[in-house]
Amino acid sequence: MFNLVIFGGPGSGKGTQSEKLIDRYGLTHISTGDVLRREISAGTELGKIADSYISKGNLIPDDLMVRILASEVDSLTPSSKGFIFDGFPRTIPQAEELAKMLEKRGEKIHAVIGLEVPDDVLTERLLERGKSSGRADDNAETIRQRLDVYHNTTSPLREYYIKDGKYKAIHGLGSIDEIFDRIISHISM
Ligand code: B4P
Repeated sequence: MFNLVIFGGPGSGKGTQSEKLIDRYGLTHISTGDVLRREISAGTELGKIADSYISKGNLIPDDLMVRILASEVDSLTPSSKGFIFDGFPRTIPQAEELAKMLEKRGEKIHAVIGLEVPDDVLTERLLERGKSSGRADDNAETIRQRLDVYHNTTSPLREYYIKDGKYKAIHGLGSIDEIFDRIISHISM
């Protein structure tokens, strides 16, 4: 299997670039944001819990998020050539659990694609998406909180994966295709 993490601030293009990577490499996409939004739309108990965090711009607690991820990996592994983990991990404990989870299955992360985009551009993109997305977290106040959470809790993962030798820094400004070309220049599979 070939396993990638796609990493970056809110609105950095993780979901957008994941779609193109799936088309190119046939990998299986696991977007924790999408999984949570599906639960919210279906009105499940998990969805109600997820909504109470997402609508305020906060992260879902690690233990819950790790259980959700493990169940996605288990259900998708038999048919998969490899995974794109989009939006997971978002904390150091999540990264440690992901490494353990993959190791148990004889697998590992091959590369972490870090989409590097300044906060003002992230804010613009999310406000623009908010005009049509209907997402409870694409408004100015929640975006500010998401950026704070990103800088305080998620961005230390950059150093974590640099030390691990897996981090590939990608300049995240430009057209979607230009950014995709930068990403694939780092992938050999
Ligand atoms: P996510 O769903 O992961 O969403 P995201 O950070 O908003 O977006 P992404 O980077 O995928 O942006 P996109 O490509 O859509 O998370 C949502 C919430 O779920 C989190 O805040 C958290 O509460 C919760 N959650 C998820 N995972 C969790 C975890 N592991 N632990 C705890 N909580 C978790 O791009 C954004 C916009 O920019 C789009 O409109 C796109 O068209 C545009 N865009 C993209 N690339 C562009 C480019 N090059 N130029 C111009 N526009 C571009």
